Amino acid sequence: MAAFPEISTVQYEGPQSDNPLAFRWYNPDELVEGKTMKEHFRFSIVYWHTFRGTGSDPFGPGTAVRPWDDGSESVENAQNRARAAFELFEKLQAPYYAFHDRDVAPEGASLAESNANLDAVADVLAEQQQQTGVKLLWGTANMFSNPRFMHGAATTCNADVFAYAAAQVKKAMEVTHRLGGENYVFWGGREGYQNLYNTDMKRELDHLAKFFHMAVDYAKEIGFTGQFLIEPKPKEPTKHQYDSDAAACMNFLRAYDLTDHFKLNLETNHATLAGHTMMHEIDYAGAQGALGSIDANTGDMLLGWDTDQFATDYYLTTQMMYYILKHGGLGSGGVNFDAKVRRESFEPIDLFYAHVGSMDAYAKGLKIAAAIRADNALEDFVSQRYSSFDSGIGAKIEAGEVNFSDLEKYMLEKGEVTPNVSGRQEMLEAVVNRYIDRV
Ligand code: XUL
Ligand code: CO
Repeated sequence: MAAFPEISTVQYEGPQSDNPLAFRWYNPDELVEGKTMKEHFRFSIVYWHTFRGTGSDPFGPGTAVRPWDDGSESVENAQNRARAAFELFEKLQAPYYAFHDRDVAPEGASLAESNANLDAVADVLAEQQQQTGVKLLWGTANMFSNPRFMHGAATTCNADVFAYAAAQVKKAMEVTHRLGGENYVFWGGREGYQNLYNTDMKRELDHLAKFFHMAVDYAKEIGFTGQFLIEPKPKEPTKHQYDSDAAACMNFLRAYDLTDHFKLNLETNHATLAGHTMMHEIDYAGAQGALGSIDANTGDMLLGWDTDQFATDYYLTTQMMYYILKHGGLGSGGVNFDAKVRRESFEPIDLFYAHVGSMDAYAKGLKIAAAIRADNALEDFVSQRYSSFDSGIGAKIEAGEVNFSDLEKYMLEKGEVTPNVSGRQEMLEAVVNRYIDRV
Protein backbone atom coordinates (compact mmCIF):
# COMPACT_ATOMS: atom_id res chain seq x y z
CA MET A 1 0.00 0.00 0.00
CA ALA A 2 1.39 3.35 -1.00
CA ALA A 3 2.11 5.84 1.77
CA PHE A 4 1.76 8.82 -0.56
CA PRO A 5 -0.86 7.62 -3.08
CA GLU A 6 -1.84 11.10 -4.24
CA ILE A 7 1.73 12.14 -5.07
CA SER A 8 3.61 11.16 -8.20
CA THR A 9 7.33 11.53 -8.88
CA VAL A 10 8.28 15.21 -8.76
CA GLN A 11 9.40 16.43 -12.19
CA TYR A 12 11.30 19.44 -13.47
CA GLU A 13 8.87 21.90 -15.08
CA GLY A 14 11.06 25.00 -15.29
CA PRO A 15 11.02 28.44 -13.63
CA GLN A 16 7.60 29.41 -15.01
CA SER A 17 5.82 26.53 -13.28
CA ASP A 18 3.28 27.33 -10.55
CA ASN A 19 3.15 23.75 -9.38
CA PRO A 20 4.50 23.45 -5.81
CA LEU A 21 5.08 19.75 -6.44
CA ALA A 22 7.35 20.36 -9.45
CA PHE A 23 10.95 21.49 -9.60
CA ARG A 24 11.45 24.94 -11.08
CA TRP A 25 15.25 24.93 -10.80
CA TYR A 26 16.40 21.46 -9.84
CA ASN A 27 16.86 19.75 -13.17
CA PRO A 28 18.83 16.60 -12.31
CA ASP A 29 20.48 16.16 -15.72
CA GLU A 30 21.28 19.83 -16.38
CA LEU A 31 25.00 20.51 -16.64
CA VAL A 32 26.61 23.19 -14.49
CA GLU A 33 30.38 23.60 -14.72
CA GLY A 34 30.53 20.28 -16.57
CA LYS A 35 28.69 18.21 -13.95
CA THR A 36 25.00 17.38 -13.69
CA MET A 37 22.98 18.93 -10.90
CA LYS A 38 22.41 15.43 -9.60
CA GLU A 39 26.18 14.98 -9.27
CA HIS A 40 26.74 18.37 -7.68
CA PHE A 41 24.16 17.96 -4.94
CA ARG A 42 23.85 14.23 -4.24
CA PHE A 43 20.69 15.24 -2.36
CA SER A 44 19.97 13.16 0.68
CA ILE A 45 16.95 12.90 2.98
CA VAL A 46 17.25 12.32 6.69
CA TYR A 47 15.33 9.56 8.37
CA TRP A 48 15.18 11.17 11.81
CA HIS A 49 13.24 14.35 11.02
CA THR A 50 11.29 13.16 8.02
CA PHE A 51 10.23 9.76 9.35
CA ARG A 52 10.66 10.01 13.12
CA GLY A 53 9.85 13.66 13.71
CA THR A 54 6.46 14.08 15.33
CA GLY A 55 6.33 17.83 15.70
CA SER A 56 6.51 17.65 19.48
CA ASP A 57 8.08 20.59 21.31
CA PRO A 58 8.73 21.32 25.01
CA PHE A 59 5.20 22.74 25.24
CA GLY A 60 3.19 19.99 23.66
CA PRO A 61 3.08 16.58 21.99
CA GLY A 62 3.48 15.74 18.33
CA THR A 63 1.02 16.96 15.72
CA ALA A 64 2.20 15.08 12.63
CA VAL A 65 -0.29 12.84 10.83
CA ARG A 66 1.55 9.81 9.40
CA PRO A 67 -0.99 7.20 8.25
CA TRP A 68 1.68 4.58 7.46
CA ASP A 69 2.98 4.62 11.04
CA ASP A 70 1.04 2.83 13.82
CA GLY A 71 2.98 4.75 16.46
CA SER A 72 4.34 1.57 18.06
CA GLU A 73 7.98 0.69 18.72
CA SER A 74 7.62 -2.68 16.98
CA VAL A 75 10.10 -3.96 14.42
CA GLU A 76 7.22 -4.51 12.01
CA ASN A 77 6.21 -0.86 12.22
CA ALA A 78 9.84 0.13 11.67
CA GLN A 79 9.94 -2.05 8.55
CA ASN A 80 6.72 -0.52 7.19
CA ARG A 81 8.07 2.93 7.90
CA ALA A 82 11.16 2.08 5.87
CA ARG A 83 8.98 1.20 2.88
CA ALA A 84 7.16 4.54 3.19
CA ALA A 85 10.51 6.32 3.44
CA PHE A 86 11.81 4.86 0.20
CA GLU A 87 8.59 5.81 -1.56
CA LEU A 88 9.25 9.42 -0.56
CA PHE A 89 12.94 9.31 -1.50
CA GLU A 90 12.05 7.97 -4.92
CA LYS A 91 9.19 10.40 -5.54
CA LEU A 92 11.47 13.31 -4.62
CA GLN A 93 14.19 11.98 -6.94
CA ALA A 94 16.60 12.05 -3.99
CA PRO A 95 19.48 9.67 -4.72
CA TYR A 96 20.54 9.31 -1.05
CA TYR A 97 19.30 9.05 2.52
CA ALA A 98 20.92 9.10 5.97
CA PHE A 99 19.98 7.58 9.33
CA HIS A 100 20.87 7.01 12.96
CA ASP A 101 20.69 3.41 14.13
CA ARG A 102 17.86 4.22 16.54
CA ASP A 103 15.81 6.09 13.93
CA VAL A 104 15.42 3.09 11.73
CA ALA A 105 15.02 0.39 14.36
CA PRO A 106 13.68 0.36 17.93
CA GLU A 107 16.04 0.02 20.85
CA GLY A 108 15.60 -3.35 22.59
CA ALA A 109 15.86 -4.37 26.24
CA SER A 110 19.55 -5.26 25.79
CA LEU A 111 22.33 -4.44 23.38
CA ALA A 112 21.88 -7.86 21.74
CA GLU A 113 18.18 -7.19 21.20
CA SER A 114 18.86 -3.72 19.79
CA ASN A 115 21.40 -5.21 17.38
CA ALA A 116 18.92 -7.86 16.25
CA ASN A 117 16.24 -5.20 15.68
CA LEU A 118 18.67 -3.17 13.62
CA ASP A 119 19.56 -6.19 11.48
CA ALA A 120 15.88 -6.96 10.89
CA VAL A 121 15.22 -3.41 9.64
CA ALA A 122 18.49 -3.31 7.69
CA ASP A 123 17.15 -6.28 5.71
CA VAL A 124 14.28 -4.09 4.52
CA LEU A 125 16.58 -1.11 3.91
CA ALA A 126 18.80 -3.32 1.76
CA GLU A 127 15.81 -4.64 -0.16
CA GLN A 128 14.44 -1.11 -0.68
CA GLN A 129 17.83 0.24 -1.80
CA GLN A 130 17.99 -2.59 -4.29
CA GLN A 131 14.47 -1.93 -5.60
CA THR A 132 14.71 1.85 -5.87
CA GLY A 133 18.41 2.50 -6.51
CA VAL A 134 18.45 5.00 -3.61
CA LYS A 135 21.77 4.81 -1.76
CA LEU A 136 23.00 5.45 1.75
CA LEU A 137 24.94 8.72 2.08
CA TRP A 138 25.84 8.05 5.70
CA GLY A 139 24.96 6.18 8.81
CA THR A 140 25.51 7.22 12.41
CA ALA A 141 24.73 6.11 15.95
CA ASN A 142 22.34 7.92 18.26
CA MET A 143 24.32 8.18 21.50
CA PHE A 144 22.43 11.07 23.03
CA SER A 145 18.75 10.10 23.49
CA ASN A 146 18.96 7.15 25.87
CA PRO A 147 19.38 8.25 29.51
CA ARG A 148 22.54 6.14 29.82
CA PHE A 149 24.27 8.84 27.76
CA MET A 150 23.37 11.67 30.13
CA HIS A 151 27.09 12.46 30.68
CA GLY A 152 28.09 11.87 27.07
CA ALA A 153 29.19 8.77 25.17
CA ALA A 154 32.93 8.75 24.35
CA THR A 155 33.38 11.68 26.77
CA THR A 156 31.37 10.19 29.63
CA CYS A 157 32.72 9.85 33.17
CA ASN A 158 31.43 6.25 33.23
CA ALA A 159 33.69 3.64 31.59
CA ASP A 160 30.76 1.26 31.05
CA VAL A 161 29.01 3.93 29.00
CA PHE A 162 32.16 4.38 26.91
CA ALA A 163 32.16 0.62 26.30
CA TYR A 164 28.46 0.65 25.37
CA ALA A 165 29.05 3.53 22.96
CA ALA A 166 31.95 1.66 21.35
CA ALA A 167 29.78 -1.43 20.90
CA GLN A 168 26.99 0.68 19.43
CA VAL A 169 29.26 2.43 16.93
CA LYS A 170 30.83 -0.91 15.99
CA LYS A 171 27.38 -2.20 15.06
CA ALA A 172 26.32 1.03 13.32
CA MET A 173 29.51 0.90 11.23
CA GLU A 174 28.83 -2.71 10.28
CA VAL A 175 25.30 -1.87 9.16
CA THR A 176 26.47 1.25 7.29
CA HIS A 177 29.08 -0.91 5.58
CA ARG A 178 26.56 -3.61 4.74
CA LEU A 179 24.27 -0.99 3.14
CA GLY A 180 27.09 0.53 1.09
CA GLY A 181 27.15 3.78 3.09
CA GLU A 182 29.55 6.26 1.48
CA ASN A 183 30.37 8.04 4.76
CA TYR A 184 30.01 7.56 8.50
CA VAL A 185 29.18 10.56 10.68
CA PHE A 186 30.03 11.48 14.25
CA TRP A 187 27.99 14.38 15.54
CA GLY A 188 28.96 15.25 19.12
CA GLY A 189 25.59 14.45 20.73
CA ARG A 190 26.34 15.00 24.41
CA GLU A 191 30.12 15.09 23.91
CA GLY A 192 30.66 18.31 25.83
CA TYR A 193 29.92 19.65 29.28
CA GLN A 194 27.36 21.64 31.22
CA ASN A 195 29.76 22.79 33.93
CA LEU A 196 33.54 22.68 34.16
CA TYR A 197 33.42 22.25 37.99
CA ASN A 198 32.58 18.58 37.53
CA THR A 199 34.55 18.00 34.31
CA ASP A 200 38.05 16.77 33.47
CA MET A 201 38.16 18.31 30.01
CA LYS A 202 41.61 17.00 29.07
CA ARG A 203 40.66 13.46 30.03
CA GLU A 204 37.39 13.66 28.09
CA LEU A 205 39.15 14.93 24.96
CA ASP A 206 41.76 12.16 25.24
CA HIS A 207 38.94 9.61 25.49
CA LEU A 208 37.18 11.07 22.47
CA ALA A 209 40.38 10.75 20.42
CA LYS A 210 40.85 7.15 21.60
CA PHE A 211 37.29 6.42 20.51
CA PHE A 212 37.91 7.84 17.03
CA HIS A 213 41.14 5.88 16.66
CA MET A 214 39.25 2.70 17.56
CA ALA A 215 36.68 3.54 14.87
CA VAL A 216 39.48 4.03 12.31
CA ASP A 217 41.00 0.69 13.29
CA TYR A 218 37.67 -1.08 13.08
CA ALA A 219 36.95 0.37 9.63
CA LYS A 220 40.22 -1.20 8.45
CA GLU A 221 39.30 -4.48 10.09
CA ILE A 222 35.97 -4.78 8.27
CA GLY A 223 37.10 -3.12 5.02
CA PHE A 224 34.86 -0.07 5.37
CA THR A 225 36.37 2.56 3.08
CA GLY A 226 33.69 5.24 3.47
CA GLN A 227 34.74 8.68 4.66
CA PHE A 228 34.55 9.46 8.39
CA LEU A 229 32.97 12.85 9.09
CA ILE A 230 32.74 14.97 12.21
CA GLU A 231 29.80 17.34 12.41
CA PRO A 232 30.62 20.56 14.29
CA LYS A 233 28.07 22.21 16.59
CA PRO A 234 28.87 24.67 19.38
CA LYS A 235 26.01 24.00 21.84
CA GLU A 236 22.77 22.04 22.28
CA PRO A 237 22.34 19.77 24.05
CA THR A 238 25.38 20.69 26.16
CA LYS A 239 26.37 24.27 26.73
CA HIS A 240 29.78 23.57 25.25
CA GLN A 241 30.16 20.88 22.59
CA TYR A 242 33.76 19.84 22.00
CA ASP A 243 33.27 19.80 18.20
CA SER A 244 32.22 23.43 18.39
CA ASP A 245 33.09 24.65 14.89
CA ALA A 246 35.19 23.71 11.88
CA ALA A 247 38.34 25.30 13.29
CA ALA A 248 37.96 23.60 16.69
CA CYS A 249 37.40 20.25 14.96
CA MET A 250 40.50 20.68 12.81
CA ASN A 251 42.58 21.53 15.85
CA PHE A 252 41.29 18.45 17.67
CA LEU A 253 41.92 16.19 14.68
CA ARG A 254 45.44 17.57 14.22
CA ALA A 255 46.29 17.37 17.91
CA TYR A 256 45.32 13.71 18.01
CA ASP A 257 46.74 12.67 14.65
CA LEU A 258 43.37 12.03 13.00
CA THR A 259 43.43 14.43 10.02
CA ASP A 260 44.10 11.64 7.52
CA HIS A 261 40.91 9.86 8.48
CA PHE A 262 38.30 12.55 9.02
CA LYS A 263 36.62 15.35 7.12
CA LEU A 264 33.80 17.61 8.25
CA ASN A 265 30.05 17.47 7.82
CA LEU A 266 29.03 21.11 8.09
CA GLU A 267 25.52 22.17 9.09
CA THR A 268 24.13 25.64 8.42
CA ASN A 269 22.23 26.07 11.68
CA HIS A 270 25.26 24.82 13.63
CA ALA A 271 27.48 27.37 11.88
CA THR A 272 25.17 30.22 12.83
CA LEU A 273 24.89 28.98 16.43
CA ALA A 274 28.71 29.16 16.48
CA GLY A 275 28.53 32.79 15.35
CA HIS A 276 29.74 32.02 11.82
CA THR A 277 28.18 32.16 8.41
CA MET A 278 27.86 28.85 6.61
CA MET A 279 30.12 30.17 3.85
CA HIS A 280 32.77 30.80 6.47
CA GLU A 281 32.61 27.19 7.68
CA ILE A 282 32.71 25.84 4.11
CA ASP A 283 35.62 28.08 3.13
CA TYR A 284 37.53 27.19 6.29
CA ALA A 285 37.01 23.44 5.91
CA GLY A 286 37.79 23.67 2.20
CA ALA A 287 41.04 25.49 2.89
CA GLN A 288 42.03 22.62 5.21
CA GLY A 289 41.15 19.96 2.63
CA ALA A 290 38.40 18.78 4.97
CA LEU A 291 35.15 19.69 3.20
CA GLY A 292 33.23 16.43 3.48
CA SER A 293 29.48 16.94 3.37
CA ILE A 294 26.70 19.38 4.18
CA ASP A 295 23.72 19.12 6.52
CA ALA A 296 21.43 21.52 4.74
CA ASN A 297 19.04 23.57 6.83
CA THR A 298 18.75 27.05 8.28
CA GLY A 299 18.06 28.72 11.59
CA ASP A 300 15.63 31.55 12.18
CA MET A 301 16.99 35.08 12.37
CA LEU A 302 14.99 35.77 15.52
CA LEU A 303 15.38 32.45 17.32
CA GLY A 304 18.69 31.51 18.90
CA TRP A 305 18.44 27.74 18.78
CA ASP A 306 18.76 24.87 16.33
CA THR A 307 15.43 25.22 14.53
CA ASP A 308 16.50 22.98 11.61
CA GLN A 309 14.31 24.67 9.03
CA PHE A 310 14.36 24.02 5.31
CA ALA A 311 16.48 26.68 3.59
CA THR A 312 14.77 28.75 0.89
CA ASP A 313 16.93 31.87 0.97
CA TYR A 314 18.80 32.43 -2.30
CA TYR A 315 21.55 34.42 -0.61
CA LEU A 316 22.30 31.51 1.68
CA THR A 317 22.21 28.86 -1.05
CA THR A 318 24.24 31.05 -3.43
CA GLN A 319 26.91 31.62 -0.81
CA MET A 320 27.05 27.92 0.07
CA MET A 321 27.27 26.77 -3.53
CA TYR A 322 29.84 29.42 -4.39
CA TYR A 323 32.25 28.14 -1.74
CA ILE A 324 31.45 24.50 -2.42
CA LEU A 325 32.34 25.07 -6.10
CA LYS A 326 35.44 27.01 -5.10
CA HIS A 327 36.71 24.01 -3.14
CA GLY A 328 35.96 21.46 -5.85
CA GLY A 329 32.64 20.05 -4.63
CA LEU A 330 31.55 17.62 -1.95
CA GLY A 331 33.34 14.44 -3.03
CA SER A 332 31.67 11.47 -1.36
CA GLY A 333 29.43 13.83 0.62
CA GLY A 334 26.16 15.44 -0.40
CA VAL A 335 23.56 18.02 0.44
CA ASN A 336 21.69 16.24 3.21
CA PHE A 337 18.41 17.78 4.37
CA ASP A 338 18.86 17.72 8.13
CA ALA A 339 15.70 19.79 8.35
CA LYS A 340 12.21 19.38 9.73
CA VAL A 341 8.83 20.72 8.77
CA ARG A 342 7.25 23.05 11.31
CA ARG A 343 4.85 21.64 13.91
CA GLU A 344 1.98 23.37 12.15
CA SER A 345 2.83 21.69 8.82
CA PHE A 346 1.46 18.38 10.00
CA GLU A 347 0.33 16.71 6.77
CA PRO A 348 2.41 14.19 4.79
CA ILE A 349 2.30 16.43 1.71
CA ASP A 350 4.20 19.12 3.67
CA LEU A 351 7.23 16.81 3.60
CA PHE A 352 7.16 17.12 -0.19
CA TYR A 353 6.59 20.88 -0.32
CA ALA A 354 9.51 21.34 2.07
CA HIS A 355 12.03 19.25 0.16
CA VAL A 356 10.97 20.46 -3.30
CA GLY A 357 11.23 24.12 -2.22
CA SER A 358 14.66 23.67 -0.70
CA MET A 359 16.05 21.51 -3.53
CA ASP A 360 14.99 24.30 -5.88
CA ALA A 361 16.63 26.96 -3.70
CA TYR A 362 19.93 25.05 -3.82
CA ALA A 363 19.64 24.51 -7.57
CA LYS A 364 19.09 28.20 -8.18
CA GLY A 365 21.93 29.01 -5.78
CA LEU A 366 24.20 26.72 -7.79
CA LYS A 367 23.30 28.47 -11.04
CA ILE A 368 23.90 31.90 -9.54
CA ALA A 369 27.21 30.80 -8.04
CA ALA A 370 28.33 29.31 -11.35
CA ALA A 371 27.39 32.53 -13.18
CA ILE A 372 29.45 34.61 -10.73
CA ARG A 373 32.37 32.23 -11.21
CA ALA A 374 32.05 32.20 -15.01
CA ASP A 375 32.69 35.96 -15.03
CA ASN A 376 35.24 35.83 -12.18
CA ALA A 377 33.04 38.56 -10.75
CA LEU A 378 34.35 38.14 -7.20
CA GLU A 379 37.54 36.23 -7.91
CA ASP A 380 39.17 38.96 -10.03
CA PHE A 381 38.56 41.46 -7.26
CA VAL A 382 40.02 39.15 -4.64
CA SER A 383 43.15 38.39 -6.68
CA GLN A 384 43.64 42.08 -7.35
CA ARG A 385 43.18 42.83 -3.64
CA TYR A 386 46.13 40.60 -2.73
CA SER A 387 48.29 41.46 -5.74
CA SER A 388 50.92 43.17 -3.57
CA PHE A 389 51.96 39.63 -2.61
CA ASP A 390 52.43 38.57 -6.25
CA SER A 391 55.77 40.32 -6.74
CA GLY A 392 58.39 42.35 -4.92
CA ILE A 393 58.49 42.21 -1.15
CA GLY A 394 55.11 40.39 -0.95
CA ALA A 395 56.35 37.52 -3.10
CA LYS A 396 59.46 37.29 -0.92
CA ILE A 397 57.29 37.10 2.23
CA GLU A 398 55.20 34.29 0.75
CA ALA A 399 58.27 32.41 -0.40
CA GLY A 400 59.80 32.59 3.09
CA GLU A 401 62.81 34.48 1.75
CA VAL A 402 62.75 37.34 4.26
CA ASN A 403 62.85 37.67 8.05
CA PHE A 404 61.97 40.44 10.51
CA SER A 405 65.32 42.21 10.01
CA ASP A 406 64.95 42.20 6.21
CA LEU A 407 61.46 43.62 6.54
CA GLU A 408 62.63 46.28 8.97
CA LYS A 409 65.36 47.29 6.53
CA TYR A 410 62.83 47.40 3.67
CA MET A 411 60.43 49.57 5.63
CA LEU A 412 63.11 51.91 7.00
CA GLU A 413 64.19 52.57 3.43
CA LYS A 414 60.64 53.00 2.18
CA GLY A 415 59.44 55.08 5.15
CA GLU A 416 55.66 54.47 4.74
CA VAL A 417 53.33 51.93 3.15
CA THR A 418 51.98 52.25 -0.37
CA PRO A 419 48.37 53.50 -0.03
CA ASN A 420 45.74 50.82 0.65
CA VAL A 421 43.01 49.80 -1.77
CA SER A 422 39.29 49.98 -0.95
CA GLY A 423 37.56 46.78 0.27
CA ARG A 424 34.47 47.67 -1.84
CA GLN A 425 32.12 45.52 0.25
CA GLU A 426 29.03 47.49 -0.79
CA MET A 427 29.88 47.26 -4.46
CA LEU A 428 30.49 43.50 -4.21
CA GLU A 429 27.19 42.90 -2.41
CA ALA A 430 25.44 44.68 -5.27
CA VAL A 431 27.41 42.55 -7.74
CA VAL A 432 25.99 39.42 -6.12
CA ASN A 433 22.49 40.91 -6.35
CA ARG A 434 23.03 41.48 -10.06
CA TYR A 435 23.68 37.76 -10.58
CA ILE A 436 20.70 36.81 -8.44
CA ASP A 437 18.58 39.06 -10.69
CA ARG A 438 19.99 37.59 -13.89
CA VAL A 439 19.70 33.85 -13.29
C1 XUL B 1 21.98 17.53 15.63
C2 XUL B 1 22.28 17.02 14.28
C3 XUL B 1 22.26 15.54 14.12
C4 XUL B 1 23.36 15.02 13.28
C5 XUL B 1 23.44 13.52 13.24
O1 XUL B 1 21.93 18.89 15.72
O2 XUL B 1 22.48 17.77 13.35
O3 XUL B 1 21.03 15.17 13.61
O4 XUL B 1 23.25 15.47 11.97
O5 XUL B 1 23.59 12.95 14.48
CO1 CO C 1 23.08 17.43 11.39
